[in-house]
Amino acid sequence: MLVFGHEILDKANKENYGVGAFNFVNFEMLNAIFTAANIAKSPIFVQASEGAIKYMGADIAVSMVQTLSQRYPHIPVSLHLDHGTSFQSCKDAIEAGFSSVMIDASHYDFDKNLEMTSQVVEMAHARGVSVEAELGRLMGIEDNISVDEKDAVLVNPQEAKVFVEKSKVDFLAPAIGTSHGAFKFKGEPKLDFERLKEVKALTKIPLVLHGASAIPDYVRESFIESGGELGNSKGVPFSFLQEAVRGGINKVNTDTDLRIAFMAEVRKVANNDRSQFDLRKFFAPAQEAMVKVIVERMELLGSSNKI
Ligand code: PGH
Ligand code: CA
Ligand code: ZN
Repeated sequence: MLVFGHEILDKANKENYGVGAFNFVNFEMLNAIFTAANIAKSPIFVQASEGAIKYMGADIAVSMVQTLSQRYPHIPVSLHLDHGTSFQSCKDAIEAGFSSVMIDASHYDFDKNLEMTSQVVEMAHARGVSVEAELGRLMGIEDNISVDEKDAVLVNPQEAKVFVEKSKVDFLAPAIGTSHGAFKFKGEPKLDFERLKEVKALTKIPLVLHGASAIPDYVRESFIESGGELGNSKGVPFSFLQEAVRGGINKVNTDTDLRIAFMAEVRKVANNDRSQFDLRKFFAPAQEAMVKVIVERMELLGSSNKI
């Protein structure tokens, strides 16, 4: 059933587990996410970026989610705008049928971020829709980073408290050292869990981890075995994801893992059967690989068997 974002995350916050927020750009990815949620008996966020919406068409994205949520009425699902860049973008998504939106104004100064977020909150809450905002910058931190540099990049817990109180935002993404994509850490993986716990203690609302792909070894190996290249890619270790959930993370944004798992299978079929041009022969195993990754992630985050 399609529900507002807070209906999923308030429960996760109360019961201390994480819900995967999985990105999709087409029917196959979306179908794999629902299939996994059905197997794991887990609530889900399915999310589309502005680029993904442009690619699919907002109307198509919404209809696909509505149709799949009718097929699986027992699965609570929220359709979320990932990294909305403007008031208009959030409003368009809500009018198209999204039940949760992110306004990402974290690259502006605090006051401008607060102002933009507050405007979106007022508009969205009038329609029951939940809002996520971000504080700090998403980038990797290293062992030798100075305290000053860290403070310049990562979330400031006192600011987070004021931001949440004033904006009335529903969920907050605090920057604690993750980044998007397949190359998250130069050296050893490192996240600022102490800062995360401070933010949670001061705000108490559901928190969101962006850049949460783990790039499990078997996914990485499968991509490389297919002929893909991943350089010295590094994801967030499973143990870190669990510690993040213990520290108050309730929404875990995951895109890169799905793309890598999916495309490894597509390339394998392309390599192994060079005369193949039936799309289903590529996309069926690609979906299966995605389902495996997602079911495993739901178990790790604690959202399986929560419906
Ligand atoms: C993400 C996804 N989407 O908003 O934060 O991050 O690149 O780690 O999957 P990944
Ligand atoms: Ca941002
Ligand atoms: Zn993100």
